[in-house]
Amino acid sequence: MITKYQYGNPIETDAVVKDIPLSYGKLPFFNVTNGNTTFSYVLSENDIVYGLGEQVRGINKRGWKYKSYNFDNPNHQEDTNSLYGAHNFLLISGEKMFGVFFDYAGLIEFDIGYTDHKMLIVTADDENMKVYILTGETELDIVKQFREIIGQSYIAPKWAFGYGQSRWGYKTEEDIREVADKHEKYNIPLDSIYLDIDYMERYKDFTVDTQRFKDLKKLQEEMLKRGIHLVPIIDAGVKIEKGYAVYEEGIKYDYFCKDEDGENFVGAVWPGRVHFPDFMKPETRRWFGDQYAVLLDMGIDGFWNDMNEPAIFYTQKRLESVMRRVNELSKQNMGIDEFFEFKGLVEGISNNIEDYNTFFHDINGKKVAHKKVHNLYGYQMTRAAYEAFDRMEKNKRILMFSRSSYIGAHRYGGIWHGDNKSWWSHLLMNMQMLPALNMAGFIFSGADTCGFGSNATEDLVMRWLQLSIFTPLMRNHSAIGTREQELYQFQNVADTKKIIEIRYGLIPYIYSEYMKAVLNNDMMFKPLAFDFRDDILAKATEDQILLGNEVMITPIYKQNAIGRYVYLPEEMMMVRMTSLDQVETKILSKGHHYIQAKLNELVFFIRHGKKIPIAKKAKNTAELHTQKLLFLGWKDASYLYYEDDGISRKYDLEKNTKII
Ligand code: MIG
Repeated sequence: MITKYQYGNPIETDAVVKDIPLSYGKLPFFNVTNGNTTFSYVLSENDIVYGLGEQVRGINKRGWKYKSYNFDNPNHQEDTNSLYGAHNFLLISGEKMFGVFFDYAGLIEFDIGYTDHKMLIVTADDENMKVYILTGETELDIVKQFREIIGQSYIAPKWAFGYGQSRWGYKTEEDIREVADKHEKYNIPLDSIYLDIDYMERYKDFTVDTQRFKDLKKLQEEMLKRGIHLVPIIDAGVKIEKGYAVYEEGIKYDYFCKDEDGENFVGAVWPGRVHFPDFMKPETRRWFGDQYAVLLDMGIDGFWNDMNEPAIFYTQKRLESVMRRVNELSKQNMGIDEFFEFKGLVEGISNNIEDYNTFFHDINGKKVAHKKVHNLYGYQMTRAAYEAFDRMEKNKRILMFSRSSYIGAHRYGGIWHGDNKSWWSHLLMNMQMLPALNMAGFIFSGADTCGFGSNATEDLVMRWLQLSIFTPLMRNHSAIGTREQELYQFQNVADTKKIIEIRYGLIPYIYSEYMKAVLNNDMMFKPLAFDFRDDILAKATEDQILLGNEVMITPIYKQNAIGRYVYLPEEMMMVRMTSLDQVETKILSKGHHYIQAKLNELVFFIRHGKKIPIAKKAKNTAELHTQKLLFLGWKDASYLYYEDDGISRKYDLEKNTKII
């Protein structure tokens, strides 16, 4: 059951698409205080709090304070409290069980047993919001109800489930060709190569630097012949430059955000000084979305939207005032206090939260401070793109995923987890985030596999791939200046490439589970406790998750480990693979086991009485043989298999599903 409550006069977020009548009674479970901005709930000793989508820390969110205020934050650490998305959906399970969604586009904090272990305290910046309370039989039942009211998740093309190679640092057409060549040379399957900001002419959206990419259309054609899709990046800010068509049109038709004085707001990002499109305006969305045609017309069929929190390196105004003050300070004898003032000023220039108070949107003719709708910005940018694809490519799926998001954005694209690092702890965090993202509707997702920042080591690469082979998006992406981490940069390509081959073998299953999760408002990844509800050890398991109803994933996330402890909530079949055709299985009893696994050994589990389909080796998704599937699992088991052409937008669950 779902009930809806409203406080003040909220701005429409379009997160919920089902009509739910307003309840006028008292909000259940919570005590509402401070002018309807603070919501507190008394937690019982063993209550677990799930949710919050893209956030740091574990599956059980209890014991920390989180913030929804989308943030370009390359430090995803234990003491971080906000990342790029705002997914204000929580599920409390224990003494009582309910879900709650705070549909609120501004800054909102979730103190989940941080100040007081017994208290869940949610505090918003103002009272204008909608709150939804969901009750149901099971955790999954509540999630499904929630997913139903927020609308069907975005569906990616099947080729996007292939392996993708990316690096911020591919600068030329030759760089791209080299990536394709090397994958071919080492026989590493590949479906996509990503273009980061360097393909653009001085970082201007919807332009191509023809010095470095002589003919992008031709390159795309050449790549497609080799089974590879090029996926260019699009950033949120539009470069201020006379004569640049996107800028000129934006000015002419008044599509940009305004500052306090009603002038077009000036921030700076990669292109230098930019204006930010006012994505809250439908006209702006339509116009910006139409721009993707430049690339679609070249045959490009995938994009990633970046910097759309929006990230701001500096604002014109802050930069000027910091410069002024630094100038003053430089004329004095610098004492230690002045030194720290100077240091603080300079460090505070980028992504300064106060800058979000200095620009404005036009929402139905009303001037609205950005901070009130901050968390919607990336969402509305992605919506702009998706709605344009809908107009331009009626029956073709276009790959789209975004860095920043809000619940609602899941209908228009997937997300990636942003700038993680090549750290073992981030491998674990990658896995822990997956169920929470599914709860919020984000099914097409994945982290930068092997880590974005920092230097990857070969063992980390191996172990991380052993997790990523299960996530819908499987993209190896790294930052400029870090150690190159294409698989062929390491000694043991023979082994890493086998992991990628296993991924392709698993695609029929992964894709089927993905599609069923989307079409049934189900979760592709679940905490163990969602299916083993009375098992207290399952409830406490933070480093294993379920995939569909068949698989349990148990990645190794520690360096030099020779294996790991695994908890089996029931008798299961252990699968050990070193390649697609070197497979060993063994039935293990319920309980704890120490499982040894060499670096090149992938270990996962098939649940009691289940099986999964496996395809033969393939070079790319186009060459996958889904007609001749093999099976892995229990004899006499059956599997509900979904299959479609992977590209058109006809998704007939009944017609496309069969028991095999
Ligand atoms: O300021 O485009 O998260 O994936 O490689 C960094 C360069 C901007 C951030 C993205 C990352 C991308 C990078 N971008």
